[in-house]
Amino acid sequence: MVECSPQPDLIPTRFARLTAAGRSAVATVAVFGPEASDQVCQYFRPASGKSFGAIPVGQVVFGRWISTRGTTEELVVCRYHENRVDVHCHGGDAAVETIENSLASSGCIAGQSQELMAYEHQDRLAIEAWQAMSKARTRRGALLMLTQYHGALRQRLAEILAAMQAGQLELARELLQRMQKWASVGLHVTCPWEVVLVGPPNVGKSSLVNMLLGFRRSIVDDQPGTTRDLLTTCTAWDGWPIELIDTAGVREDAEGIEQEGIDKVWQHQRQVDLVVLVLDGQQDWSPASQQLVESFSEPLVVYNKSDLLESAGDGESVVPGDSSGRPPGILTSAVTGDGLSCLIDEMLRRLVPVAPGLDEAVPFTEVQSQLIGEVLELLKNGQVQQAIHQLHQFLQANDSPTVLLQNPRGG
Ligand SMILES: Nc1nc2c(ncn2[C@@H]2O[C@H](COP(=O)(O)OP(=O)(O)O)[C@@H](O)[C@H]2O)c(=O)[nH]1
Ligand SMILES: [Mg+2]
Repeated sequence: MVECSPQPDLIPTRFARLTAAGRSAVATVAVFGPEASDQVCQYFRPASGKSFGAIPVGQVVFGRWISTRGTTEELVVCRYHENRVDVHCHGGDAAVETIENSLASSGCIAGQSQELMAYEHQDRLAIEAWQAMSKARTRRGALLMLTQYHGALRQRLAEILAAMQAGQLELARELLQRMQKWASVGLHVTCPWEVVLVGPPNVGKSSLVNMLLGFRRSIVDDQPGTTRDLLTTCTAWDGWPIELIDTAGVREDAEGIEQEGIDKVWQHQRQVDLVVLVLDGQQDWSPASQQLVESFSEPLVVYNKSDLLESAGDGESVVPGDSSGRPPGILTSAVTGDGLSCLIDEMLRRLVPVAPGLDEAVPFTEVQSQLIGEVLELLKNGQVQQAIHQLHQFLQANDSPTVLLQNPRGG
């Protein structure tokens, strides 16, 4: 990463909201550019009575923001360096807008947080990690992105480049394969894994979804076919974001809206990460069940309503397959909750077979993941020079910020 020395000639000065809208108790607005201090000085009155300009860099100052309309907000301000001041205010939209409107009225330009990072010469991988971090769905995902923001991915790629240049191809391959393994996890930090529950009507799909989520969300009914469409709800297990999709029952004589719901299941199953096929544990194995299992690729089979079985095994939730052709599956009850934790474990085992540690170099965009695949392929084909070239180009292209700071007033 290039050392932080802000571009001195950013005129006019800008401001950017660093915190995600509506998510935090405290919001931060960064003001950056040559007039950052002067701009803040116009509105901010330190509680100590001192002038803001006289307060040294790095000191956190409590005071009031007096807006152009005369309203006041209590907040905290810190001059980060000569050309950057961060304003930390109440996280609600109204408070943030007051700050932003004041700054805009004195000629500051509304910008994006990535412009601030570009201004401070952060490299492109850091900027992308920052963006992914702000969109992460879980704390675990955000921490993983923080590691990439601090340079884990860049450093690892640089190590791989050095290894290839030194002829240590086995080491390079090992490191690349290790990273490739984490790509799926990295890509799901901002976009949950999709798990769809399918199966005949009335087997308990909606009840299972509700039980898994811990609250009622889907319509549960004794009449077959009440889940008319796809109902999606997001949850997180072990810090991984997961979207559960409840579907209409797969029924041959379905019509109208219900059929539309079923059609969507078939269209959808090609894109989802995992299909959970729910069956009624009380029912005998039939050619229809066999056909259902075969119509999905590697479904996770669940035998529900275990509470109604006379012999629910010996308390084991994982049931083996049998000679009738019945595949192994997980025995659950959406009424008692039996087997649900085993079901969650199995879903996670399939989605995230091995989880990266929080200090791992993890690719988190399609472009990064593709690059790793391509470099590995080149190495496999013995095209070492091309592999070196490819990785070198990538690192070079990502060394500088992509966002160009243009002066909207020209010059
Ligand atoms: N005894 C028992 N009843 C269940 C279980 N799961 C669901 N049910 C009942 O089965 C009926 C259908 O459930 P529902 O979730 O709507 O099934 P879906 O059509 O597959 O979504 C409802 O009356 C549920 O209360 C279970 O594990 N045990
Ligand atoms: Mg249902």
